[in-house]
Amino acid sequence: MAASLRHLTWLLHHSLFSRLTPASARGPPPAIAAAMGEVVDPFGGSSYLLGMALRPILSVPHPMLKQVSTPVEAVDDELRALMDDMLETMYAAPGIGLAAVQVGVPRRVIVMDLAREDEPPAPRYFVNPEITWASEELAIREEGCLSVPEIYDEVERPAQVKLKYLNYRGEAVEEDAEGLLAVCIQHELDHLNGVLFIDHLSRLKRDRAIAKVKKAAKDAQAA
Ligand code: K1U
Ligand code: ZN
Repeated sequence: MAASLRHLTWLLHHSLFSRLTPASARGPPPAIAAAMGEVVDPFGGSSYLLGMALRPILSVPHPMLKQVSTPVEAVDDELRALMDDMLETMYAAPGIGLAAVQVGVPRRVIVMDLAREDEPPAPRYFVNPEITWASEELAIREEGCLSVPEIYDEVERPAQVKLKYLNYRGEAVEEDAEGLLAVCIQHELDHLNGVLFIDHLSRLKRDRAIAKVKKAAKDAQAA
């Protein structure tokens, strides 16, 4: 049985090398890292123990990232295989969330893991997620996006939300979210509706971000 990259890394860190290894050099900005301490995982998944494949992540300005994703009809083995691949892709990136459309599959599916580096993996799966209530209170948090690499900026969103979704087993779940979970689920739901976090920024910042990602992609191709 193959373990995921993140699971193996976690085991390694917490056996021989935990005292020698510095905090991840590719970790999130401090604001996101601090927020990752607030999360409790109510649904311990198991897919990270199964065979999975990495999928390429689309970057801006790919047109599919503007597409509205379609609802999933059934949580079956084919969908679970997609979610397994998405989770592995997210861990490898590395990131804390991923929407199916970011790997070129415009279906309403999200994976997430908000566990800290010193905690065991806590994979989570959201199929057909919907926000059923959002607080009037707003919160500003720094966000990043695997489809807009190396760009981080502050976004204002409702501080608390209630959501409903189907989990990995296809069971209906209702949940309250605040802190990083609220931020991440709203960011990922935006993806399902063809919206990127940079769409919440000024036009100038958005255009600069896209230009920077395009240049980095061009430079990487030339190298
Ligand atoms: O949807 C995505 O593109 C993933 C994105 C999720 C997200 C991050 C921050 C706020 C809202 C949503 C990311 O995972 S960006 C990368 C990141 O945050 C991270 C990178 C390394 C370690 C831990 C986190
Ligand atoms: Zn994103």
